[in-house]
Amino acid sequence: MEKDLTRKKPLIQLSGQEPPKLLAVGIQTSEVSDDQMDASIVELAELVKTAGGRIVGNLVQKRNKLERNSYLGKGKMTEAAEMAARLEAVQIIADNELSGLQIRRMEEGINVPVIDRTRVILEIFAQHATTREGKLQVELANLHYALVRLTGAYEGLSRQRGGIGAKGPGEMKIETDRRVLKFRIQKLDEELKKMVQNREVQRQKRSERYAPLFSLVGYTNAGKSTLLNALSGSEIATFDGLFTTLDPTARKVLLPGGRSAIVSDTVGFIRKLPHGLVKAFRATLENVLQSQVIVLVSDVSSLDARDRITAVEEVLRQIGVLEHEKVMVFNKIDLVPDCEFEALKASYPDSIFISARTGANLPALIERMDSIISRDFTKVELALPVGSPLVHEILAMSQPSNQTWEGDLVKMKVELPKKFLPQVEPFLVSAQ
Ligand SMILES: Nc1nc2c(ncn2[C@@H]2O[C@H](COP(=O)(O)OP(=O)(O)OP(=O)(O)O)[C@@H](O)[C@H]2O)c(=O)[nH]1
Ligand SMILES: [Mg+2]
Repeated sequence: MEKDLTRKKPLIQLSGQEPPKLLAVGIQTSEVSDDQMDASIVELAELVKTAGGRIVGNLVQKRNKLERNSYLGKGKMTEAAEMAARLEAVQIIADNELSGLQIRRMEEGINVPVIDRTRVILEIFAQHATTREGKLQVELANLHYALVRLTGAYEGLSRQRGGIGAKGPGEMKIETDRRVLKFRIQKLDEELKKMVQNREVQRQKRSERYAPLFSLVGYTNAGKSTLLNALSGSEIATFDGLFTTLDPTARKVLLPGGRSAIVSDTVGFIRKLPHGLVKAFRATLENVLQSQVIVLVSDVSSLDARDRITAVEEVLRQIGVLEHEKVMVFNKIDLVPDCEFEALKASYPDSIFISARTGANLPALIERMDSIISRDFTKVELALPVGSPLVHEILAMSQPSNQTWEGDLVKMKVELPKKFLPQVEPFLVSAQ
């Protein structure tokens, strides 16, 4: 039977009715402010809650930098052990991604199972993945995570070297496991690539190929799915928790001038987003790569909105779209009084403040989207044969301002994407 190399450590253990108790530990390095540290720990508690556990206490150590060998210093380790015992914590969770060695050292020092931030994020993704593509991506992310932790996990073994120049049993074991993991990663990569290509082909109904594409991106829980629902009248699942949406969903949105656009929802981002996860979700983020405009959605009621924007921009940079045209949207204005977001308005002068839930100021966003895409459209007058498949395609992209039937011809005045013009060239009566 194939061994599952990605499941070595227990995750948050769900047992009985009560959520399991966890003790959070974190390192505050010199460049992290107290507020930023607090925000990170509060977020870690949210992550744990979403995954089904409960943080019962936290312990933060100030250090100049993250130490490679031992996450917590000796003194803090003792303190953590006492605290865990007192609070009856069954697991320790670290606020950073840990190496195999760091986890092992901490488990030896505290005698309580240790997991890290990345592991919980991966667990939530695993719980929320519904489609085959989503599940494969989560598996891929888990494999990346396991791959870099092989060394630490077998460190004890690798010290028992064989004869001079011979490989010890640990090293051989690591090599075999590494090969197995790499092989599986390659297989999954290929399978995911094929899925994206298939999706492309399916998406290639022409109206979708020519329609302008907007991508909603932003921090998890910012309200991206709620916004897409409000714009398109659809019913994508939304939830007050982290990483509700994993699969890309695209919807057509009709804009007031008769033009339409495709708007896609994406997986939410978070600070310290594991690199392996970004890599694994590259396929899903393809939509973002292809979109003309990125709508960066932020939660105006979050206390650290700016830091969150920075975290989102970091991911956008990693996938190479930071320079794409952007619309900054601050959502949830129904939750805070106007005076509280004056400063954000000043820092992000072209931003739009809305409430996806109440619909407040949504017209301003729609207008902005419409004005952006108006550049790519042009007014034409067409005379098409009745029953031509082109008529259907055109109507899927734009509402004609005028449409008449003369004999076996449909005459219409309509705004079409400029890219689509070659398709209707033979039927053009006039163009602007
Ligand atoms: N008060 C208020 N709540 C909102 C608004 N927009 C969204 N929410 C709530 O915020 C929570 C998160 O909304 P989602 O739309 O699921 O957020 P998301 O950005 O898609 O989150 P992920 O898919 O997890 O990344 C839900 O409980 C929504 O009802 C808003 O304008 N005002
Ligand atoms: Mg969502």
